[in-house]
Amino acid sequence: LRLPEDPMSRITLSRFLIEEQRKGGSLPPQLRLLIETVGRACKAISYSVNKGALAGVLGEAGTGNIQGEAQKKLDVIANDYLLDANEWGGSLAAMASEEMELPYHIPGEYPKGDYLLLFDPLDGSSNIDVNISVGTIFSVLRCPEGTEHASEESFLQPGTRQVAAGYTVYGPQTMLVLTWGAGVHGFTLDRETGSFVLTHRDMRVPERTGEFAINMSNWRHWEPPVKRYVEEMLAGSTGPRGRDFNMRWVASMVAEVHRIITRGGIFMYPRDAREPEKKGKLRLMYEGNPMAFIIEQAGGMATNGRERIMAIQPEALHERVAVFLGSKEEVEIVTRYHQDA
Ligand code: AHM
Ligand code: MG
Repeated sequence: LRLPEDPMSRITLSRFLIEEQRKGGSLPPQLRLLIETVGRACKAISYSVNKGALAGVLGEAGTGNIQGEAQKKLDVIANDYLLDANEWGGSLAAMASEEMELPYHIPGEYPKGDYLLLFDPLDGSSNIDVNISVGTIFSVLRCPEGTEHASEESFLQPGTRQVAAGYTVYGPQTMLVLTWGAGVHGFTLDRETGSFVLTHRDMRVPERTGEFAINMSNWRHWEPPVKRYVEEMLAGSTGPRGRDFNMRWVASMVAEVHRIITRGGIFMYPRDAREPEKKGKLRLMYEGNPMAFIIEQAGGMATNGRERIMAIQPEALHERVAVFLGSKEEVEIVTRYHQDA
């Protein structure tokens, strides 16, 4: 075991971003500042998540969000931290969140910038009270040119237009995983120095995998191509796939994606016959798109079963999407089954 040497020689998130910015290309200063600010908010969220009952932050907030879901105290706290950290920096025209029906406008006393920030402040919040990993997901778009006041319309851009995306997983370690279109890089929070430190440069999703993630209890509600695909995996080495598969389901998409980017796998949240009009459970703009951007940048693939998630033209801020993402070989198979059906 080799321990990291002098802490001052480590590459912190700030240093990494400044050095990347100097190289030119896709990381202008305003975007770099915005990413750092999101990182700072995630640190504050991480400390609250870690304190749990000691800080009195577990349990229900007693309110509901626009999706009709009960909010946890930490959903509300994480949302406030992200708004407070990002409203004054001058990089943003507006923000949107899973926890807010309408876009949040930058208060008049602060300068406005060129970007739009979208987030799911605390994804997987059913896991908070049971001390299982949760995470923050975010996506950055450019505000359309000539927009006086950013509106819901301004946000409705396909995922291919994202200029950055990332997630922070609050697990045994707190890790920030980022892309701005030049690969995917992971930073671990050092609690002693309070810095995110580069620990995973150029993360890649293995192309081949023997592991899948899906909530099996919804089997009866799935569409035939999903049933076929999962059935064939369950059949193991004597079935059509000719090998055995293992299954994991954390019920925190961030933890799931982090596992997949680390050791491969496929994550699925298909469309569901219970609420067919909804096109899926997960939200396109602040769950599907940022995760798809990260996975694609890491060499994986992300579709809604029929088309590339990032190619979908959104029609509403809180629109849902079916999600199949991860190792290329597997996402290709399940997407082909949808196309064949
Ligand atoms: P949330 O944004 O309300 O936390 O819901 C999203 C989460 C994902 O992280 C996870 O993949 C999924 O919901 C789990 O759903 P289920 O409880 O149906 O298995
Ligand atoms: Mg969520």
